[in-house]
Amino acid sequence: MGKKLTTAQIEAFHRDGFVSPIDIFSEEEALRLRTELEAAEAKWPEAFEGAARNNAHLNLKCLDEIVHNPTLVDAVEDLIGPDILNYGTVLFIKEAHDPGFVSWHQDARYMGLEPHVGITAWVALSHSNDDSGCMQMIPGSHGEIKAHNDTFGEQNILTRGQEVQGVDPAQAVSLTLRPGQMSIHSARVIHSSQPNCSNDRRIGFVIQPYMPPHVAQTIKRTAAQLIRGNDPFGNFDLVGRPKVDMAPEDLAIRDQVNKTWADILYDGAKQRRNY
Ligand SMILES: O=C(O)CCC(=O)C(=O)O
Repeated sequence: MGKKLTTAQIEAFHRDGFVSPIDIFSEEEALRLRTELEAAEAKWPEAFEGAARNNAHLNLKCLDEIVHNPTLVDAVEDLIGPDILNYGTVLFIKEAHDPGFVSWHQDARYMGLEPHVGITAWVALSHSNDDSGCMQMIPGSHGEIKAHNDTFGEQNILTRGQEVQGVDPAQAVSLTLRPGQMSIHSARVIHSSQPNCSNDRRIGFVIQPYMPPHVAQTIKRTAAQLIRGNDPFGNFDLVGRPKVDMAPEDLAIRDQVNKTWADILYDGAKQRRNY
């Protein structure tokens, strides 16, 4: 038994490359967080779209609260140990009847982080299921990194539209989450998601990755947050937490981090786009 995860959940993560569902917030708490996020989207249109979907936790207290939630971090500690950094976050929002999809991929392919021991927490702020385009995982696929084909597909919401060929969708498992639950997946597991066919937005707040401090960025130095424990390695520039929403000095930090992320994610790519 870990601090949050059961022995069976920890074993499932190591066997399958993911574990789900994990209860973090009540539905009422998740609705409060969603309401605060949507108020920010209404107040600052365009501040969280395109490339600005990245690292909004550096500017919004409701998202910062999720990243540092003690119950969530306990689950992370059960999988990667007591010294924990967070590299960043992505708002994966699919609007109602949004054709956007995510092709089969492994997160570690283009992140530049070595070794691949980071884990992603995918927190649902709305219902995430087959109808709304939940994540699908290929159990046990968290081995070697496969070749990815960069499609830059128009409806593909990954940076490069990168895709692993030859995945058998019949092997896939859907991760159904209610608002306030999360899944955790390995940086190496092959996963995807389909378009949102439902009448509601599908809101995934993705903390990616939590990692132990010996992980290094091999493409370009950038920032991370110390979440728990110590960082004896100094592989990242440690950044603080927002005290108020959208403070100009915090916006400048996020802007710089997002520019560096684009350099990393598009390193060696034939083209760039606005993610
Ligand atoms: O939210 C999605 O549909 C995909 C997210 C994803 O690929 C990830 O969290 O690594």
